[in-house]
Amino acid sequence: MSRVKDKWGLITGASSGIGEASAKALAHDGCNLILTARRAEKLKILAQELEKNHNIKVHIYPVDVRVKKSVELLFEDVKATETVPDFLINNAGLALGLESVQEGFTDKWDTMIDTNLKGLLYVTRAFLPLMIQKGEGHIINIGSTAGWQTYPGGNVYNATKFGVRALSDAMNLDLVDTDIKVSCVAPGNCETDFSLVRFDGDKERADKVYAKYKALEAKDVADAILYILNTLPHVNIPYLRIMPKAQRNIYIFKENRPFWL
Ligand code: NDP
Ligand code: 8X3
Repeated sequence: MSRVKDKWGLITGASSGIGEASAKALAHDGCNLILTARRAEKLKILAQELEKNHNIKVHIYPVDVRVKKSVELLFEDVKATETVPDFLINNAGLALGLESVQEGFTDKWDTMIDTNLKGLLYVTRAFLPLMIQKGEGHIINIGSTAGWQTYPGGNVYNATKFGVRALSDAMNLDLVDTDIKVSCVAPGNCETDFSLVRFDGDKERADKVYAKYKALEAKDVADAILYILNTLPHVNIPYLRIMPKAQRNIYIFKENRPFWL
């Protein structure tokens, strides 16, 4: 039997991509869900589908993780239902643009830092004490291969994902005397709305990112998350890197070598 059955999982950024696929994977295995994102209508449709197809409870909350007040309200609302998450999947995140630092837009930098780092911290700070009180739990932070290697124009996005990796390490240290596990799941290129958002809705440019090879699907990452959540109580997986077979690091793709190789 899956270890997530009858537990509660809180997922940020559940309206699309990896967050949505994770919600589906957890629901399939009988996990109740607290789903958050800014697009309430998408969450509503997803919640209805999951409650209809699986015998689980799904609570949805429109939340902008950049806004401390919005996260505080989420915490108060969840607490009022007397549910404490067993799993927290810090997934909400984005990249904006590919400009060099010297030509970058500070508003985009603010949005990436506020979402990928500060949002993750706000949500974690709000829920972690209750999870510790509950006695057992698991935090999964969605990092990236961009948190292992930089690339031209990746700058601030890279910095946020290196930061997610560092925070995951730090959380593991801070939580050593508890039964809370922390894992950083770091995917390579995964075909979601990520590039569409990065390139401000330019679908042609976004599609090119995934055109010449088979990228990961969101479900592949969700499967990895489910694997981690299913490990025995004494097992912790600090990092899990998952890549498309055709992508061996951030630059090296099958049949698409950089010019110097
Ligand atoms: P998507 O664009 O499909 O999903 C991003 C999710 O984040 C959406 O549900 C979005 O919801 C949510 N989100 C963005 N900003 C906020 C915010 N301020 N408050 C709350 N929710 C927010 O992309 P992915 O599924 O690919 O991205 C998920 C995570 O995976 C991100 O952290 C990304 O960095 C990471 N990642 C992605 C990779 C890829 O190649 N796709 C590879 C490695 C890591 P809404 O807009 O409704 O608020
Ligand atoms: C997303 C992967 O390489 O576009 O984190 O930064 S990449």
